[in-house]
Amino acid sequence: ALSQPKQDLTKVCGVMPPRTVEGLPCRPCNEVRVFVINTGGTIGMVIHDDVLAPKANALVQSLRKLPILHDKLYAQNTCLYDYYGRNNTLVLPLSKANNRIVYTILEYKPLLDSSNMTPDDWVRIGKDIKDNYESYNGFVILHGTDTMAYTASALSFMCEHLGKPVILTGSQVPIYELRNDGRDNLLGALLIAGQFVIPEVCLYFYNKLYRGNRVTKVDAASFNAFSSPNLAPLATTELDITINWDTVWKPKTTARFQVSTELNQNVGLLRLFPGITADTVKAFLQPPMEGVVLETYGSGNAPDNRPDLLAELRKATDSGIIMINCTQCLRGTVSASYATGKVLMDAGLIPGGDMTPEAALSKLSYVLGKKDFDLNSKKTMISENLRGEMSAELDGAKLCLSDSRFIQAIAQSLSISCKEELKAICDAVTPTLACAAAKIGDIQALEALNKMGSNLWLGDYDGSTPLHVAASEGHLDMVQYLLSHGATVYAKDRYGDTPLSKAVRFRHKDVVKLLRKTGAHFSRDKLDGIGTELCSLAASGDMEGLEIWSLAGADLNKPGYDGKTAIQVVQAAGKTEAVEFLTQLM
Ligand code: ASN
Repeated sequence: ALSQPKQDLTKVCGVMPPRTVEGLPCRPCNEVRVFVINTGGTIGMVIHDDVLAPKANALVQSLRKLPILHDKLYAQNTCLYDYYGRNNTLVLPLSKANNRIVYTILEYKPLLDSSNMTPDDWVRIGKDIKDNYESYNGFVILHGTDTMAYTASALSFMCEHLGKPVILTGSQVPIYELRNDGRDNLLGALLIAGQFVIPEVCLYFYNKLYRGNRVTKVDAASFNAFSSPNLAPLATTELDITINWDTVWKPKTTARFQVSTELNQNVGLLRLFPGITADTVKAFLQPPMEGVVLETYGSGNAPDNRPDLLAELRKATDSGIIMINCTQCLRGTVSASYATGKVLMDAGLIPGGDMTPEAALSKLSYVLGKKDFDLNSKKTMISENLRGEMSAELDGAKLCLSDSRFIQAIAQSLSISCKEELKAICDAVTPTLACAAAKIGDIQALEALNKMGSNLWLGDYDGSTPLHVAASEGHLDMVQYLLSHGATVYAKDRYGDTPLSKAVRFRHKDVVKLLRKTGAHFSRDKLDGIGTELCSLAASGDMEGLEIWSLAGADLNKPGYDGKTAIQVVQAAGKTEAVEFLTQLM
């Protein structure tokens, strides 16, 4: 007879007991998890002595009372928990896509008005994202709006090889007020963080998702407080949530996620103004200054009739201070089209393209924090586009997939002429073509599709991406190619399978290793409940299966339903070689 399970499985897996609606069984829903860090800001502030200030615990308490942000009934019927036993776990009502977004809130002590925040707070947020990275699908950072653009920019650089969404949001009016923007902002951020693999640090405000290092606060009084002047939003939430996948930044890496917490604080912003004295500039550039963003006029211009000023700048760059030239204009880029711009290049400043001053400042802080890099490597890094913070210069017009003869021929035979229909055909056909190329390991075909501007990370009608297919087939080169061209290891197909689960199912060890190196992982629920599957592999002597699971991150010591581990199963069967093999794996 089977012995009693050691744990209450509903608790371990977050499984909801079957419920019915008007006698019909519910469609199974998919629980996704979002980690929310509440740093403070107006969203959770209350009025005290006639001024707004943060108040501990107030936000969670009021969220629990808001039906659009917490489904009490679902919470009662299930055992909401988080992996560390924190009880600040809430759940949204079912989303349109049939997902349950379960979110756990970590509240900082003290909560801060964002005007009080410093780079130490960015480091703290970065570390908390890192510590919780594998347990959640996405992250939402509640933050005051005043310095949100700085924090978003800094986190975008600190988060290296990010594969999951990190979304900053907040509000202009506290969430308890009758009319407020906090509810919509939080709801939108949670829905996106839980349901879309947008591997970027983003900022969500007033129905728009922006790249975090492209935004600036432009309005102190409007709900529409932020602008991303040089890059269109990554997503809009209107009737539908529409993701602009062409704009989303792809990590293009096989490296694992990490957070760089070494920030150099000897950096500053200096804004030119007519009549600025050389002494002011000189004073600003004194040690310990190591990096400066010079905010210049128009397309990156400064007076070319001020040798005293230019000499101070030259002296500074000669002494090893890295200076970036950014425009004071809200929109547009720095270029060397004027004599007044060229003088700054001659003085050793690095053109900052269309970077915002917030992004340029935090990029300096991040790059100058890299202790192992020499000055030249740091300067090269500053001029490179690291996280989509500046627009790449166009290297000739890209061939567009809808120009391809193949797509044209399909369009003609279907008598299609309008642009929208042509785009719809491209969107429908290209993921399937890319999956077909991935199946036969044809990298050249994928390269051709990529050059034509098609997205190699999009899924077909079943949500299966070329990476799922290549992982199923065990095409290691193809997996490598796809990962270095923007494919994400976190993509899920219609059945919830990731490329890693495919590689495990079809037992491709090298692919499993590469995907794990890139940061792929099974959910905690899956790994916590893996013991019984491991024991059944052990019982049938399937050492290869156990090895694959061990490579995929499973703990071979996890007990099965009866409390026995895989190794105890093979020991009991007297299989000495198998015992030795498993011992080596552990
Ligand atoms: N002063 C507030 C802050 O930045 C402003 C806000 O959140 N709307 O914390």
